[in-house]
Amino acid sequence: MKPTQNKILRGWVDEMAQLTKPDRIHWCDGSEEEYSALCNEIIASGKGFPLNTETHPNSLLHRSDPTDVARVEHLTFICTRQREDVGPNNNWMEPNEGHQMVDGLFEGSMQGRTMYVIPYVMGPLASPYARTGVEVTDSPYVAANMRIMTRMGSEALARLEAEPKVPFVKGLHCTGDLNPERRYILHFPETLTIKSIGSGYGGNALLGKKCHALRLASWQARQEGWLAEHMLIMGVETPEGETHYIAAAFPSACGKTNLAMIIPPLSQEGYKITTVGDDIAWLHVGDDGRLYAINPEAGMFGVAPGTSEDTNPHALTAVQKNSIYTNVAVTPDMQPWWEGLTKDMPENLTDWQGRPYDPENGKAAQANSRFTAPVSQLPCLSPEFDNPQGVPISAILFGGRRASLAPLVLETLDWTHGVFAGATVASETTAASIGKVGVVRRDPMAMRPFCGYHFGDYFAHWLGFQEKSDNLPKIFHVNWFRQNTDGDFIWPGFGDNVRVLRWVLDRCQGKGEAVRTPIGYLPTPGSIDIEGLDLEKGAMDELISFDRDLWQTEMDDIKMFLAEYRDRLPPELRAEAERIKRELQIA
Ligand code: OXD
Ligand code: MN
Repeated sequence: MKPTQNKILRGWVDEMAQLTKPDRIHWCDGSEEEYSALCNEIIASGKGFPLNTETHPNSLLHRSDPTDVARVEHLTFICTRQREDVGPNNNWMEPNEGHQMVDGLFEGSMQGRTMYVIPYVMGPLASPYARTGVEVTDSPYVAANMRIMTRMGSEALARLEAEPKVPFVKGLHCTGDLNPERRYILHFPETLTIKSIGSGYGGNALLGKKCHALRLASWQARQEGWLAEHMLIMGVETPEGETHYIAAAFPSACGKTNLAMIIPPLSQEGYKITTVGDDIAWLHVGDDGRLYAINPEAGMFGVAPGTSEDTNPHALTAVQKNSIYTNVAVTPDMQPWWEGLTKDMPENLTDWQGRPYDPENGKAAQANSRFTAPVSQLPCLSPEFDNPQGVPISAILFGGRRASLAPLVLETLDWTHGVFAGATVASETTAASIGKVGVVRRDPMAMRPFCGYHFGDYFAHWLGFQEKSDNLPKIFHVNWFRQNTDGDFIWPGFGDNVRVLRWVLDRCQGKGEAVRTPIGYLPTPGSIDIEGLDLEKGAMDELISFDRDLWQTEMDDIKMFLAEYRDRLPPELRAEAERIKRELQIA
């Protein structure tokens, strides 16, 4: 491919090449041939292995460095002129200092290697809401993943050339020596720049995903009056043939990919789920005042462990071909395997680090092992996936993993209470990020690792949508993870979650029975269809009730958490915590 007509792009790529000194520069065109060549490069590097061509055609296994298996929040920085702009929710670095520090590491870092130039579009190619970016990287694994995860190549370059004055996101990535001491993911929202070095793992290296579509996009969204969110987008088709769309935010590895593509059980005849997105949503207010969502991505980067025919058959179909598996185990005939895929573990597995499987070494597949697959391979892909205008959202769901406290579902009382419920989401941590698993942490709107600016300003931005429209979606809070005293999950989850979605949509249409409580509208007994479910006696009553003492304590904890945002915290949120506490005391 000839270098581009876009002078700004050409100048920037030249500059990056002068800094990193690659032996070759390859401009990605996104073709099949190029994808095969990239896969061959990965295999030649010794880190990639072709999978069984009969069971998993055109697919490969990639093993990342064992010290490089998850996002690294402590090494992720937002670099802005004013420190206060990033808030206590981000690590901060002064932009000049940031550039200087990493440029020292980038200096000559691509010597002997190829620099891949990856033009990409986040969002449907024809969408006014889509945004362009260019990632340069020395990693064929990153280039191959970006081809699955984004609209990448000639068509993206054509858009960059058609709008030469529109700013695009500039992402520089280099694998470096993978030494965690020299690993940094820096974001410069004021200049739409990303510099990432020292990690070849997904979220740290595929810069279109978390770095662009969430951290930088959230910054742009605030300036321009839209929202960039860590949300799935799903369609719920009713027996009457109508489709209603729901956007839902849950912290990483809490089942967004699974919920986005559930198959309703037989008892829920006539209901069907279609998937627009499983991780990120960009939301705009439409002319009719409704919120419209596009999925900026074109692929899934899903957590493999726990994915099975029972939990997510559609995802399994999608990953059967043209997919990349990262850090899973393999069978002797090179089929991918992970804990939860089958009931029995196959014999003679090779573990994620390439060793004969030995339980002494831990799990066969790494806890955060992933598959990368095109969404176009999903049997449940929404026909609206590529709609340039997006889909109208009827309901927003927030939730996390809470063993106790939060009921199965509640409807918030109004937009302010909804923003409060989102801002105070808490969840037990998972393996998607480095750190302790199972600790409860607050994760506002599931954006804690991804909001590129001060959470106080972010909450105010959310609250401000009330002024933009009186036709906004209703906001709900859900919790699929309530446990009984034996530690078992009370609610079956998965396909049966459609029962809860039905109640949610009923409420959006002014139907569905509910009772007003201090913490929101709770379903009345019988208003959620549990026909055919094998629930323990009293389980449903427990799921739709709440403990006043626990909620009092929760409000005290929330007040302390909100205080971290000091004078940038919108007073409405503190007032909401006080309202709930007051009502809990009276009732
Ligand atoms: C992801 C994450 O990879 O949230 O989607 O960690
Ligand atoms: Mn995610």
